[in-house]
Amino acid sequence: MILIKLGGSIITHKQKPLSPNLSVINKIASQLKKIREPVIIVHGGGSFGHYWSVRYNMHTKPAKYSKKGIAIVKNSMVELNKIILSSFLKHDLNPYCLPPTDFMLGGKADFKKVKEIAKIAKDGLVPISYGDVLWYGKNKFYILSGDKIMGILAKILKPRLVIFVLNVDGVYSDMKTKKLLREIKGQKTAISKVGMDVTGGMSRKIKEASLISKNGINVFLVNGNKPERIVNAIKGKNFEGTVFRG
Ligand code: IP8
Repeated sequence: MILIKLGGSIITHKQKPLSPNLSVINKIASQLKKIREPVIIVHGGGSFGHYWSVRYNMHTKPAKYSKKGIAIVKNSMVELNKIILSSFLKHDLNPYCLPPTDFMLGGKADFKKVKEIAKIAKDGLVPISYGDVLWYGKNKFYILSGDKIMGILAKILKPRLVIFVLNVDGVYSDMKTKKLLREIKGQKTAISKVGMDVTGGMSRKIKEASLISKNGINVFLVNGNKPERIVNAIKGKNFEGTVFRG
């Protein structure tokens, strides 16, 4: 089984509020059709969820956020999810909509529900979850990032490999020369080596990728503008991107 995160920066135009990158979404979907293994998808918020979370000052920390903000963020993620679902359906991928409320309970994953996701994928559907705003308890809510969901699913389901689809080629050792780090082994070296040059979003991904690879799973970071690289990573062909060796 393969676990894939479609980053918000690749499925939306991040600088333009509420604007999906339809051509990339469709291209990725048509490549995913070539995969002959069960697949689980998680997608990010991009210029949908993040746009509204910033406007309503909402964060990953559980707190009493604006009720209107919560409703708007949630609604925007359903809208983005619907766009992904429609594209997958059009490409004959049999998507199975899976909001994180289906398997998260008060800030923690429900083990049995997560296990069910793998069974759905093995039965031939493509579960699609996404980063969202969730109820925490006691009138508090929090933003659950899709990267966090990746960590949760990887730990419980132990997929054969994990892929983060980005809008860059992978992790650069040097932002000026755009020198790509092809392979990263061991969490500590990786983060200290690249930590100075990455954006907040990228450093979170690096952290999550390192943690997942510590469970013995190979984690690939690939550019979604060249979606054939996703299939190459899965098929073990000459892969272009960064791999965190598990
Ligand atoms: O883009 C965040 O998910 P991410 C989702 O995976 C929201 O961090 C609601 C901002």
